[in-house]
Amino acid sequence: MMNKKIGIVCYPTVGGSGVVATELGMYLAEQQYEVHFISTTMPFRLKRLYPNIYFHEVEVANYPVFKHPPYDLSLANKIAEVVDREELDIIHAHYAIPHAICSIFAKQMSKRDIKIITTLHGTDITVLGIDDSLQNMIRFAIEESDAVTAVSESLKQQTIDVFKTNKQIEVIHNFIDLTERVPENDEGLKNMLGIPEDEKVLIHISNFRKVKRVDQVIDAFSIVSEHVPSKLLLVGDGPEYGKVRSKVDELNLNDQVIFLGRQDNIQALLKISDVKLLLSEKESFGLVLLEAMSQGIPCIGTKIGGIPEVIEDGYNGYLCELGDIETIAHKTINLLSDRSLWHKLSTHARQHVEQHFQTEQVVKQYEQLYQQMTEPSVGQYK
Ligand code: GMT
Repeated sequence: MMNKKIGIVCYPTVGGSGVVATELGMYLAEQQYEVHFISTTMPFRLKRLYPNIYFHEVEVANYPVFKHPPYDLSLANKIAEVVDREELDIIHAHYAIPHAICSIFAKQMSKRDIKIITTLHGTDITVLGIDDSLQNMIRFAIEESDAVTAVSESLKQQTIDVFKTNKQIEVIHNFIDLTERVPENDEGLKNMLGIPEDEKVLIHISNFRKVKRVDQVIDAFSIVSEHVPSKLLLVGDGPEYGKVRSKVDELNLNDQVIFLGRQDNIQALLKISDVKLLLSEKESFGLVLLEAMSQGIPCIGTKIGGIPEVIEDGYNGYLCELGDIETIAHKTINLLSDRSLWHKLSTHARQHVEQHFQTEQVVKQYEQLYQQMTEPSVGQYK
């Protein structure tokens, strides 16, 4: 029998929230939910064909009178249309702005009494939330949602602090599918990238926004490379890309830093890596940490946001203060120079993901929430 009908509103582009929303939709479809993605383009990780997953494209009206075509209005209109036509039970909005706001608007337009669950991913709170002009709107999105979740305890606390809201917020961590087939260790790839077999590989993956502090990844690597023969793989693209390239030039690291741009197959790149660096100044969770740890790659991250909810210092990686480049470099050198230490952390990294962040165990929490929202007798959401 088909389960509930869920509409998922998300950014489909490369980014953790899009990955989480897409993986959630695929898993729900496997549990016999009917899943309707409402977005501008097909979610990028939706690679398989599911008979109970539908995609509804938001087309943005582009009339000459609009200097800025109103994407948000088109989205709200599309959500309302899909809710009524497909008889949805729930809209799961990823991001308060604009997705929760548009869902609330759509609920008012639609004929059905749908429930709205909003998942906060970080940028909506830690970046947009501190902008006075958006604060009221984000607070409204949070308070008018039927249920709100945050991807870490840290993000939940920040949301309460910034918005002074009494809204109940449930923490549901991000997750990863460990059943996905992972490529065998591709020795040829190291060779193809010009990395000698005996050299260590550091990796950083992000959207190169300022908050990711890729500059500090370069600073740390510049020290590491003086002590350990190594290369740094930089995966991703974004606003800071040009500055990062110039910095690599200035430090004469061109032969050791490999810019790969956006890549689909990051698992293969992780497989040839020895350590992952995530030195962000804002990070509500850090989904890339799970991707690395699932491959047994120890991670070194900053003691920021939700990162300490994923990395346990000294157990499956290391936590360092933001900007403490010396310590970051020192810990990395230590880890790369001590084989048995590396093996211990690598094993713990994989085990940690298996124990706490597998799709099945985490998505159950979303399913419970859906049930509580639509069947008030089951839980507290009325
Ligand atoms: O990190 C980004 O810039 C992208 C952003 C997104 O929309 O995917 O990431 C946020 O959501 C991810 C999924 O929940 C989290 O893993 C990231 O930590 C979070 N980014 C920030 O908080 C900066």
